[in-house]
Amino acid sequence: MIKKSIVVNGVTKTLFVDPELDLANALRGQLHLTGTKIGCGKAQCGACSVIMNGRVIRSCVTKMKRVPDNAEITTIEGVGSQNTLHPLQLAWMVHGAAQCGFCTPGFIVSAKALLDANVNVTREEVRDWFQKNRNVCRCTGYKPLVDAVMDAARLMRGEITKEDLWYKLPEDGQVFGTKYIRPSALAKVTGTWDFGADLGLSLPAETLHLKLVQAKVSHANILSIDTSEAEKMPGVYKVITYKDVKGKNAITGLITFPSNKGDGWDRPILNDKKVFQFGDAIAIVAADTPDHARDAAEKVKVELEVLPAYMSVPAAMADDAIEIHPGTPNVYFETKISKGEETQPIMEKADVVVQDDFYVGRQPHLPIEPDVGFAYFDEEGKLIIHSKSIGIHLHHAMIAPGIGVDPDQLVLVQNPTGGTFGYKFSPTIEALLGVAAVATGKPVYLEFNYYQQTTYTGKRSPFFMNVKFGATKEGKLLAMESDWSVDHGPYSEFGDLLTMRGSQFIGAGYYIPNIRGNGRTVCTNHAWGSAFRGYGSPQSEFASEVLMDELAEKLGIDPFDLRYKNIYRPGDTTPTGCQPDVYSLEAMMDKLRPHYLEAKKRVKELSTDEVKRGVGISIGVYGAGLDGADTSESAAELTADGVVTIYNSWEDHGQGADMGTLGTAHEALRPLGIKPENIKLVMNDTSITPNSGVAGGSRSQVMTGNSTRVACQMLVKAMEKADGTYRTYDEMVAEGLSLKYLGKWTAPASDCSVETGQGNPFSCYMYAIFMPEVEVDMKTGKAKVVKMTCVADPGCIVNRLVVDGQIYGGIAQGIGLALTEDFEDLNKHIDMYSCGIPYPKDIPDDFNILYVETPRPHGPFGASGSGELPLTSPHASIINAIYNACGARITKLPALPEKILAGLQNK
Ligand code: MCN
Ligand code: FES
Ligand code: FES
Repeated sequence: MIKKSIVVNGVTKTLFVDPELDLANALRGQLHLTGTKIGCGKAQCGACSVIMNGRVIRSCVTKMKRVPDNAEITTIEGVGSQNTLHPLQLAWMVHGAAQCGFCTPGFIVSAKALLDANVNVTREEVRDWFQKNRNVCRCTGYKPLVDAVMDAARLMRGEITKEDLWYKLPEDGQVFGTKYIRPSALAKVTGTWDFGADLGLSLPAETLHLKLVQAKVSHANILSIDTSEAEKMPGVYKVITYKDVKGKNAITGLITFPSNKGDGWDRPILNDKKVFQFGDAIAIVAADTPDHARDAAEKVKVELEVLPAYMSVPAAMADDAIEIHPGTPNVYFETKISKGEETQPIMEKADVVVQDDFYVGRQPHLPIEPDVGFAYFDEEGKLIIHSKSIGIHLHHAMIAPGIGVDPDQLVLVQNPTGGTFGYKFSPTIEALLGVAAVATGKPVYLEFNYYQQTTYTGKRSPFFMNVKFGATKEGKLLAMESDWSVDHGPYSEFGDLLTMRGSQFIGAGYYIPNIRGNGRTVCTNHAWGSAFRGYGSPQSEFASEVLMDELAEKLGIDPFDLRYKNIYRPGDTTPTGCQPDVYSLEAMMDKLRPHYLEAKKRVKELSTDEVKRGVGISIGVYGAGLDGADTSESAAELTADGVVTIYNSWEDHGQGADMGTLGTAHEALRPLGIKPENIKLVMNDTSITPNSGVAGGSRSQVMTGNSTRVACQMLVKAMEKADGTYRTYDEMVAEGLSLKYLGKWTAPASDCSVETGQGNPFSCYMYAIFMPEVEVDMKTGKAKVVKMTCVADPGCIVNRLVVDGQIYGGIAQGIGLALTEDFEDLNKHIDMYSCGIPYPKDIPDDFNILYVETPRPHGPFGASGSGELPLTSPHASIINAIYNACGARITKLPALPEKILAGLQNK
């Protein structure tokens, strides 16, 4: 223990600390300055940035023994608070620069040190600064952050006033379609938006800290688990194994299709008989401190019989592969697509045929906030679980039987969440928390470190694909054949649904009259497949969008013109044989054409022998909704005169569920003349908010937007008097009229057939065209995206800041998917950096987003979705641009420099 005096935000504080403790944990745990966040914990992300004696440091790796006595430290709390916002905080709000907000304090603190030293910065200097200080954001694509710093600097130089900068409601008071600032922005920029680990510090002293005993091999039989030594370790309250689980000890994957050969109960909460993947949880140690729990976890002895590990589709499908789940074949679900006529005779007669193999791999989600949650029993004896769940009602159904609690006695609450990008479509630690709370009867807290986040949470499921196009010599597509195998890891949850995406999105965007194809879901021992933004479309569309370029080359047609010939036009049908919601691709391509022609000229001019430039194109299409008759519920209540409270379970990853709800509700309530500040939001707690379904499949703006609209319109109708004016709260009460209305909306859509892939699965689609300009260093093979133009049609835009932010951030993830991101090698891909997360200078500052807002017949006030649109196919456009630059054709991602060099050699 050492005594250390430091001056934090101008106040002298004396701490008595372990010299090995890091400053981040000292600030958070001992001084309750929770605005400083811990993400990677190893100097890779900058979430923990503070200013110490004038320099930005990463406090997660700064030991207290190295902090100088009387060091002057500035944390986000010292930058500015609610009533004294720093220009950076103001500008961050105005630019929508805090999406999930987890990186926000670190970035603002870092930017403050920059502007304190030089208020006349250039954009490139800001980018260099963030790069140098390793500030990473997974949500925003960095551009809005640089915009915010530039405006803050302008404000600090006196060139603009706060009033100039601040958002103003238009005169008609309309919020819908504007850049209204999201309700959570103020808390996010001041570091007062409490994430799970911050809330964890408010739990009572009796709370038990949990650590997991995890498998270090990928496939094994468990012979015995010996907890006796661990139980004797200091501070240990209980070591929990499968024997302590009251329920079925499994998470149900809720099989979607009856032809699935599994039963959906393949994922244990605590593994009993077998290890199915690296990181599987075999026991939980509950102790008085995290350190005690960690030390004891190391003493649990697990005897294993190691089995051959099947780490990819070909390995798991080999003739001699044993069944990973005994009794269920490794290929446990198969589906077909059959549209129009048999394709083989058409291919034989087609003027041109192209065919290729494609692979999109196990992209890691890499949110900056690692997984975290806690559980306790409330005064009525109900089990309450708080986590990053983006599907609180779905997860409730998936985990209640496994834990062994009556569904009525279980409540799920979503904590403010630092990004998920889909990994939280699957329950992760919820059931572990539930089991531990039941086994101990105490409040319990579990947080992952970044190693666990990387190695144990689900990943994008790799697709192995072969696709063939047959076309006329004029470039009209006649037929497509497709074959795809989905590596879903060992757990089946939603694997069948994902496999259907191959039928729905290989070839999407183009009218292809005749299609035949086969897809299958394969159980392997690599990371389990969880949803990842785009969910099957980035895999499917990678194949068809790169093959379109191969076809263009064979035909000698420009890739733009080939696409223009084949996009959906009125009357055309999608691969699933239905008409899409709107036909906007032609207008979008018309909008892009002049930019494309300029880009073609520019890349030619700027290309040198050393660094070649190229331009690429891809079309991105995705459905906004879950397949078929997807449903959502929301409620609206008049809670005081002039105040309406909205209740829904629109979980927030960081995308802006608060803003979506407010923007939609305000539009529906406008007849009342209500101000946006008089709409209160109550969200994401199964005990008080209706079942709005998951915040996945970019469904929420359409589904929960519609149910919110319906609830609000019911309330408005009830308040309306015969003369067209509206009743006050008191008048409603006096007349005995109901104050609260439950709105429900079901999508007019139908499931696709497993046998033919035909159906009308989505009521709304979203469309994009991506056009990057890429440079390739011919010596190193390194590719870099230097400019990105995107035409997007998300329907009528509810909030422009939010949708811009979705597009920047999603494209940044597409750049990562194309060039650097992977989770394959369990020894190598263990943190953000090694998994290839893009840093600020990996993402271009030159972004041009062009909108075509085609009103959607079924969208609330014409809106479709936006969340996954920017990650449908940007990576395909980058790969096409690399080919255009240098002639290296990459078909298996990521396009690492060595692959591009090999591609150049093979030319
Ligand atoms: N929106 C809008 N106007 C439209 C369409 C959408 O203003 N015409 C807004 C919505 O109000 C919402 C956002 O755009 O705030 C996304 O809406 P939607 O497409 O309906 O998607 P969801 O709200 O269901 O969000 C989920 C989606 C998915 S599936 C993933 S994965 C994802 C994503 O959004 N993960 C994200 N965006 C993310 N953004 C951040 N910052 N972090 C994540 O983890
Ligand atoms: Fe400290 Fe990532 S750099 S938490
Ligand atoms: Fe930067 Fe979410 S806003 S990580």
